Amino acid sequence: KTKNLNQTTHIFKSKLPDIPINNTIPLHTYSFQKLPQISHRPCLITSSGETYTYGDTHRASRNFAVGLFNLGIRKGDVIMILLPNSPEFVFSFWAASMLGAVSTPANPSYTSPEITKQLKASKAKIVITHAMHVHKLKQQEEENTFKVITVDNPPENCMSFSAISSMEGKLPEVNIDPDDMVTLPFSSGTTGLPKGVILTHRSLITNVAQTVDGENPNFNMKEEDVVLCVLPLFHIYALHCVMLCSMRVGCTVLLMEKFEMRAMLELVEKHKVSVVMAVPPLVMALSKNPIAEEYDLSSVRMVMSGGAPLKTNIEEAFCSRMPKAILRQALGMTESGPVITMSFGFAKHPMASKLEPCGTVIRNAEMKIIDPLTGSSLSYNTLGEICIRGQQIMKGYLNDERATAEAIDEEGWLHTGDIGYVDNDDELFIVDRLKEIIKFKGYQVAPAELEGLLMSHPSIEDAAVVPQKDDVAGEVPVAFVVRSSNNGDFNLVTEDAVKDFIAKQVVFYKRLHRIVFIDKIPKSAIGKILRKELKAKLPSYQVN
Ligand code: 4UV
Repeated sequence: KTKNLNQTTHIFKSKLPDIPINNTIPLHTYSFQKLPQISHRPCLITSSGETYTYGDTHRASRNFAVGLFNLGIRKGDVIMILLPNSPEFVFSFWAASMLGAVSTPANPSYTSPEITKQLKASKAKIVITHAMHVHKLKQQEEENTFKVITVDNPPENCMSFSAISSMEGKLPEVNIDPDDMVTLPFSSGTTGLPKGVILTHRSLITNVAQTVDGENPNFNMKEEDVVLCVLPLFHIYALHCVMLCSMRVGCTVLLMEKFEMRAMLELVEKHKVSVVMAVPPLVMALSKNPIAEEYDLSSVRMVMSGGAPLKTNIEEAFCSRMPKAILRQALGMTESGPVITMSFGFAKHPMASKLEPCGTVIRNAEMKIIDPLTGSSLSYNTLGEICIRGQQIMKGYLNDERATAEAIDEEGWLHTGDIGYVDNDDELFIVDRLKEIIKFKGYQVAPAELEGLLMSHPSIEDAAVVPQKDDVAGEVPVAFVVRSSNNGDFNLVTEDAVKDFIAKQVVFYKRLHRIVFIDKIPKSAIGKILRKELKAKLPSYQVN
């Protein structure tokens, strides 16, 4: 076969034709393009039933933008959205975009040190949150102070979201360049600590268009769809695939603050949810949890699994529960804007597709599989590192040229750190991960972050954190620890003490599930932790 080959590089392209993408306008202009036609249609519904039409959503976003402008937010400034899924999350995101400013989304369950790191790195000037999280916000040095806005009753020294949204004024004219940053999620990428990922107006418009635009959209969302938003909007998967794609299409987003099985099923039934964006544990719950039998889920027509590998032996169980729905996968990564591949099973004119692979490379993009040692590109059915190129990928990491150069090569290819192959049907299978990242139910856990914390313990000399397979979460972080030999309380450093030490400092999904004490961490000649050797010491488990 000589499909899609050029002379030296095997490039994989979508079977869907490229489409023209108007990605030189601001993201909010693109996303609200249909506003005049759909302003009366429901855009957001909360779990308690409050509804905001497209007109309401646009107005609330504008009003908040005016308030932020009055508070001194200007083009290029960063605001932190420290909120669960809520209308205010959506308004804040759009307000920043309308000002040419930038939103950096963060998990409201983060501990104070975790929030502080993102605040410092992003230099956010405003934090939007709930009163109960305000105690975790520590002011920075003089030049880096921030103001706090709460969506509920503001505590001392904080302002209220509704008061800021009712300020008088006009939205300023701003000149937005397509390559200006619009959002700054944090991701550890293939190595090291979490870094700010610069996503621009151009990159996000491109990726939304690649997903839902064109005659035959890869993901066939329709205006009448009700899309479940139970995954957190502070992570790129829901931000892109739920919020941005739904709003481009003009469908309704059902916002759930947190996951609770019964509440979720009730809402699906009540609002006749038709599209569900899920991570593997949620797909598992929908397929296997007996309480799902008690509800009418027949309105659901598409379920996407992404964020982590899916065990495909649940297909039968899923199909018996929801015979009319199609379950397929997509592969995304914060740095790639995020969608890399998506199943053709979701297309308007669907093509034959399988559940196990993550789909086919999206349109208007190029994908290659390379030999990680030589860098040469590989053809069909050969394992290698997945690389993606196109206008959707990140501009780079914030203030980190070195990490950017390591992630995106001179020819513009983003190296994902995922290992896989493309089969004869052009579908991509993910087989392994070259990178360090651990995925707990789709959430990122960066080993380097936990290793840094472990090493700050006076009785720990060296440490390495690796993933251990887990039936429920997919993977959990476990640590190999070398106790310090010159410390008097040698015997006091127990497994529980180390676990507690970490648990106090991190959000729940980064907690260590096991500590293995060893004499020495295996390292390469240049001092890199030999993670494969450590993983080999852990109990193995089959993904499928
Ligand atoms: O950076 P990140 O946390 O980003 C994500 C984004 C996921 C998606 C999925 C579908 C979408 O439509 C969308 O908009 C966003 O998870 O983590 C990136 C890494 O997670 C693993 C893989 O190692 C990525 O490099 N991963 C993501 N999706 C899958 C996956 C998958 N379907 N199967 C296996 N691994």
